Amino acid sequence: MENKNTFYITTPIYYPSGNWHIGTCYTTVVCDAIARFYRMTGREVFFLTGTDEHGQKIQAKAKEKGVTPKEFVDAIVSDLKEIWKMLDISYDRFIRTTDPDHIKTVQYVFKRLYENGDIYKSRYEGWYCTECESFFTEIQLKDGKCPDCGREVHMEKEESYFLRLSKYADRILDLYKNNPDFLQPKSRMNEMINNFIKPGLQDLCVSRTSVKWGIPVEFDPDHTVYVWIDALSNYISALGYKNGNQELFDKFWPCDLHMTGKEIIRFHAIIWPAILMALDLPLPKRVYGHGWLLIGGDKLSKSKQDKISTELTDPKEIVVRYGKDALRYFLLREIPFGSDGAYSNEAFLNRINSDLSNDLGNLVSRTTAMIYQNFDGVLPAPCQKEPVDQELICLAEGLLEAVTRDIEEINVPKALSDIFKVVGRANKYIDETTPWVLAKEPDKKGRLAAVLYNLAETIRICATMLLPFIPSSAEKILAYLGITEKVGFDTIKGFGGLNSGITIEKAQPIFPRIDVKKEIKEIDEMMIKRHKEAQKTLQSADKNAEKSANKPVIDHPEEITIDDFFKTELRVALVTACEKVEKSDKLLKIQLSLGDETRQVVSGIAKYYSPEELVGKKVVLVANLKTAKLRGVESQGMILCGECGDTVKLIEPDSSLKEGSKIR
Ligand code: ME8
Repeated sequence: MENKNTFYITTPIYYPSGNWHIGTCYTTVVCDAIARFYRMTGREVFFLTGTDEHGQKIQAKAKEKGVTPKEFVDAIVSDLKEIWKMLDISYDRFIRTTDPDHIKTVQYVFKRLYENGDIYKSRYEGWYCTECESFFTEIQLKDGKCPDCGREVHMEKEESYFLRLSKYADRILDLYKNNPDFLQPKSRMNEMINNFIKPGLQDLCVSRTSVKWGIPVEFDPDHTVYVWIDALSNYISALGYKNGNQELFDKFWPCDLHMTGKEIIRFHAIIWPAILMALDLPLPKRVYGHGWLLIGGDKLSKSKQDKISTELTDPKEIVVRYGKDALRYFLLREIPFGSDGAYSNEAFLNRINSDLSNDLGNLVSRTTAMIYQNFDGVLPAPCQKEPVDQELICLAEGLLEAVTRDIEEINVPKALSDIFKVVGRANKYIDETTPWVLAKEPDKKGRLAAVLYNLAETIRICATMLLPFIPSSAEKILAYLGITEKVGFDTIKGFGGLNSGITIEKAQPIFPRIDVKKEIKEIDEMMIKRHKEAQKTLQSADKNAEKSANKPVIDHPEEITIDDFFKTELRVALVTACEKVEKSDKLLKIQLSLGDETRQVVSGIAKYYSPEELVGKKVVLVANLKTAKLRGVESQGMILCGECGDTVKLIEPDSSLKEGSKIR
């Protein structure tokens, strides 16, 4: 099965949340660099990415917007594809779980597992996290909340099909034992063993009857295939497995590298191997769980986007302001591989300035300018060698081997740091050889020629090595050296490949230097202005909502007595159901339980909480407020929130307080 001439690499398929930020670009940019790298080694590469489009959340969001789920996701998916285009992502296929060939594979997989007894029908009762679309057992919960995202969970019961995961626990442990490289970084393997396998693998719910937006189970169409069998199968459906033409599958499977974020490693390192074992298919060679890009300490999960921050997080905006390779370079270089890394405007701008503008940009402009001035733009032959040349030549000659090792270890930042070591050495070589001094002495022309040749050849090797990482800038650099055709790593297998006598063009600044202080000030002002405008729009909408409820808008509360305060009846209430108020962006219709009584409240918090997030939460209710109508919907009270910068947060009572408890 092992075939050294091919390389199959995948990203996870993205939920079409629509909130695309630089964190979501991370996995794909890393995979793109690795895919490009292996293509340049001469291997035939298949690089897969795509979108994970089914499930309850999409169904609910589409309903809110009054469109079909497919219409809803189409727009978001085309936006994601545009981002990938702007970032030069060279995928070979963009799979959508709504693609007919994918659907065919998933139906086959489900049926085959059912027929083999790996899937059985039963009833499910479990804690469900709407955000993660996952069920959990009591012991898996963390402080009563979702162990993956920390949100509230609620009890759900329904007839479901189950995957017999428990049956595969020993084989998965053997897989880890016999293939220590299967799951990386190594720490993730211990996490899987200690947190999931040792406590006992639970069978997994793999169908739903309550969610219609999904792939129907062929032999029981009341059920739809529930997210993970659908999503994970994309890795084989994209290659044509059991859906028509299996040529790609035969060529590329098993996968060389599944790259995923650390939060979904469990699905790739336990559930996916179990499904493949059940299908009797070879297992992927490697699964890598990378860390997160943190912005202000956050993963930038979808619901936290409205937090006040002046950091730029929109990939399109960053690409337009600073160029695609600036963002690619930052993502690839700054985040220690396997760990979390932080984004800030300052870290980003400093990194671009120091590495790309100063080190690389200066090396290219100084070298090409000196060839232009001293040799009329014609690359001279390296006639007079000196010992000082050797260190640079050795480093440049060893670069391909060093970077190949780094990429094989999936250490992308190290690969870039190795390339920039040579760039740095070349800049030092300029200081050591002082070509501007040599240029003033006619008898040193031969030595000057050698220095400039060595520099140009080093630049060629570095730029070739940079092609997978910052393709468009590396191509520009090579073009200054007269190289315009597509090149592979075979062109840099020794020092001296650049032909003397060729015309060298004087380079324009590839990464103009940024005045970081001035730039940060400008971004801060721009972002604050944006937040203020957004706030204004919100406030005027809230005021309108309040007016329509005939409530006076109180700007400056007057003093009240304790008796006045006790006129307010505050009680603990449990959110049992919630939905958006039709035709309103701000209002949520919330059903509350007070133990022996229920209430319906309309609240203007739709911008801060999704309906799914609220279900299961305990809140504080002003229980004796006069009934009002907001957008024609009756509201029997008000729930209390606290202001938090630009956003609001619910006041959540201690979980031991029972529904209906009085607050005083
Ligand atoms: O999990 N930093 O999709 P997804 C780094 N559909 N990576 C980040 C990130 C951040 N701040 N935010 C998101 C899913 N990602 C499933 C996958 S695969 C069979 C199904 C990464 O859209 C995240 O870690 O939530 C993951 O690798 C990818 O974006 C897609 O996440």
